[in-house]
Amino acid sequence: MEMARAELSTGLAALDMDAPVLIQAVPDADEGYEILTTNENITIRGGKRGVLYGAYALMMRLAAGFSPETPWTEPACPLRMLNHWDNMDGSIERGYAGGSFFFRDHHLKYDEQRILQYGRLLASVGINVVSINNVNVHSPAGLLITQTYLPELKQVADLLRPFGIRLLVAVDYALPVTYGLGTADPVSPQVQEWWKRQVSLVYQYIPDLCGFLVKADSEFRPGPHMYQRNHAEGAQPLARALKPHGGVLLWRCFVYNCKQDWRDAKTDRPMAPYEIYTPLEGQFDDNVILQIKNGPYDFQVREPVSPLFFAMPTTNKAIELQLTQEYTGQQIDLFYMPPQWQEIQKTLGENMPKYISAVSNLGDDPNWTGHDLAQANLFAYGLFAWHRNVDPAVCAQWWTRLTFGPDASCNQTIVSMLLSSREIYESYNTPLGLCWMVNPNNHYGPSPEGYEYSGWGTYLRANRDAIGVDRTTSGTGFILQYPEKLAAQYNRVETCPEQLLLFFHRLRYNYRLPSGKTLVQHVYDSHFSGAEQAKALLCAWQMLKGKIPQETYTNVEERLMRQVSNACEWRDVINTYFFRYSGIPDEHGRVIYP
Ligand code: GCV
Repeated sequence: MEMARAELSTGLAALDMDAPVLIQAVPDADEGYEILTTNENITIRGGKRGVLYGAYALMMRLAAGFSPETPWTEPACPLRMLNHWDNMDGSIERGYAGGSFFFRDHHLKYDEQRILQYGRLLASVGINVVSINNVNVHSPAGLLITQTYLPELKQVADLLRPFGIRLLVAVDYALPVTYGLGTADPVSPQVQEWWKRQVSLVYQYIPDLCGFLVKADSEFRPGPHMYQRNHAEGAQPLARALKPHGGVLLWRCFVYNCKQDWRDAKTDRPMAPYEIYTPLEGQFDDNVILQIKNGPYDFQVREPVSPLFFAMPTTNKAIELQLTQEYTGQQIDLFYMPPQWQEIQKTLGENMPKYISAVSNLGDDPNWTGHDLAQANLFAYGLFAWHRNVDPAVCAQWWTRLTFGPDASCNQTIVSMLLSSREIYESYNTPLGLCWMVNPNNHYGPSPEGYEYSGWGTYLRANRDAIGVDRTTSGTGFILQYPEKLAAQYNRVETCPEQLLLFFHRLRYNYRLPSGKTLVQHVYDSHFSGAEQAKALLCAWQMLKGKIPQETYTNVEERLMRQVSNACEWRDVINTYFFRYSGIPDEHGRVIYP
């Protein structure tokens, strides 16, 4: 209550507003709130944390010029998380907005004001849990849950607590080995005892810790498979150590063979999580939450939803989204994500998990996200996690108005840039859900066969006639992991959504799409048009010169210029690649490099 009052009074003063606001506690409520108005005053009624959310909502509504009146609202997801991939040396894995604002020189070293601003930033959009260290727990981050770093970690937890934000820590599965036990085997009584002791110590420092996050047996990280144990067995000692303290265990399902032989055409990487986890249905403790990436591969520009969301009905699940734009333009190219989330929500329907998590796009750049317009993704994520069914256009309008003020024509331009950005990016990037045509390692820019002969399980298998992996019932059978209706739709090339055609099917270059175009012609057209549309984004922005703050203008213009050259590079490389394999020229005679 005090926090809500304090935030309101500083916030309203900063907005130069003087509204008579009453705050009323609603007993037994927690995060829910409502805003009521009379001629005399405005009342925020809410639960323990709800009044704070109500205070931010009120300020946003007033700032955007909307009526404050808000019917009772409660979050759709009780855990609305942000996962940072920050390393303790100050770098960020897949970070595109500078370095970490938590860590430096292998310590928690930060500007306290920035952490407070961060708390406000997150709470204002309803995020209530953060994990601040990388899931790849590089040394010495494993020690964050030990005496060495707990005093430092506690201070961050204390700073964020008033904002209703709880910490989660990414832990190293092999930590008992580092501690001299010689093993991390989950069935070892010494290992189980060790986790119990360690977790008790953590809760002495941070009594409201949300829990642990684990990346196990994934991309060279240690895990239970090292001891021939399955993941339910593997999660047990940590989950049971956390349970008495009310802690949860977020267990990531990003598990696959990253040392596949490219000659092996039977193993199909997207099938791995389903194959590994579904036999374990009913075996996970009730405080374990399986954290599943939205798609079965890895945050590609276009993927179907992971089939694991439809399976394991009695197991807790969280969906993991990626705000940091690893494959979606690295905060250089514009990519507004809510249309993607809306599609995921529509496809999953009631199978949408009740927990949600997203990889952070924040860093220590002064504007937090590198690209100024990428802030819209964090804002929209908060709204999506709270309401689930938010309209991407409404989020974009809200954010634009709050950020740039009331100028209608300026807002219209920015909203339409945001709303078209995903389609534009996709049209000059990898075609038709094919995935993985990026430069290896840094994942920016085109390299159609950059991963073709590697161990990562990400193959296109192009030859002179056709391209793509056949994942239908007569191919790898991946499609069978989906519920019957969806499987049937994906299985037939005629009914498969066009954007996913090459995710599920292997097709000849001269295959005719419903549009009447051949596959290869579609690729050419889409890439020529995508590069043109990227130029149009830049032109649209340039029309706003003088209407928005110079610093923001320059920040975005510089990035849009880089986006244009990136789009041209993608266009030329992908078109050339398809032309060289297929030998089919562009019907319109445009330039393709032979
Ligand atoms: C944190 C992809 C990324 C990795 C990331 C991994 C994961 O492979 O390229 O940087 O590691 O996903 O989500 O664990």
